[in-house]
Amino acid sequence: MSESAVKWPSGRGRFVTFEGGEGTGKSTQIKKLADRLKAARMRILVTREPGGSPGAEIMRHLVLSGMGKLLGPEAETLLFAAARDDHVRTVIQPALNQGTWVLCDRFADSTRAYQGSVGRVPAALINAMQRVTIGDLKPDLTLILDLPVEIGLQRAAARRGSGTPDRFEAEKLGFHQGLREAYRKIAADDPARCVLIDANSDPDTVAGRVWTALRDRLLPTPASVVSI
Ligand code: Z5A
Repeated sequence: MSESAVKWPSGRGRFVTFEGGEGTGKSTQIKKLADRLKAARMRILVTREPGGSPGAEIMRHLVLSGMGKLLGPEAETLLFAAARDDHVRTVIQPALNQGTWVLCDRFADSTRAYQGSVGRVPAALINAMQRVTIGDLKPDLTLILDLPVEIGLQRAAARRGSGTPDRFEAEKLGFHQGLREAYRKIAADDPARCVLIDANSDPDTVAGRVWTALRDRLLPTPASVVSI
């Protein structure tokens, strides 16, 4: 089915999040999907976490510099929550209300995986912060890019070149293996929202898998598709 054959849903925009460990290709795939949707004349907003709004970008600088780690896992989690609160209120929710589709590079599952499963911040604290920051906003679709950890870290290192690894890239292999498991569990626990994407192929092949998942989950049933 080509994009031009699709009768795009109207009304509120759809909220699509990309998740996964280091170097799994989230940014690459978001760009490819956004280009494809824009070519089909969809209104698309690409954004990211932490960050995506002026206030949240300040928090991004704090956490990726390693400053948040000095404060301890709970306080670092609060920094991510503060960033998300600003991002949701000032960017994501207004865009969805206007009918724009929002593609977000990481969202609340990153907090569950990084701070919750691997960082051992209690689920009760994460749940409480989530109630405050995102309320009942839930992604319509979450694409979790899955890749052997060694390959993801190699890709991230190749992209970085001689630059210094950031606060999370610098963690040990066990940390990243734990993350992969955490994401696989998130996908298994919420199959109505999440699709696990095999990211261990060339970018265009992975993009094909992403497109299939989006088409199957978010585009109208064949009966409502206009044929060309
Ligand atoms: N974090 C958190 O702890 N809690 C939270 O609540 C939130 C975030 C929201 C943000 O980092 C950090 O914050 C993140 C988690 C934490 N940890 N770290 N680091 P970031 O935004 O700076 O980076 P990232 O989100 O982790 O992105 P990434 O993993 O570094 O990259 P990616 O977006 O997944 O991959 P990419 O940039 O698209 O590709 C990486 C390289 O691989 C690049 O050179 C590509 O050209 C190449 N690539 C991509 N796809 C392929 C394929 N298919 N084959 C070969 N090569 C490829």
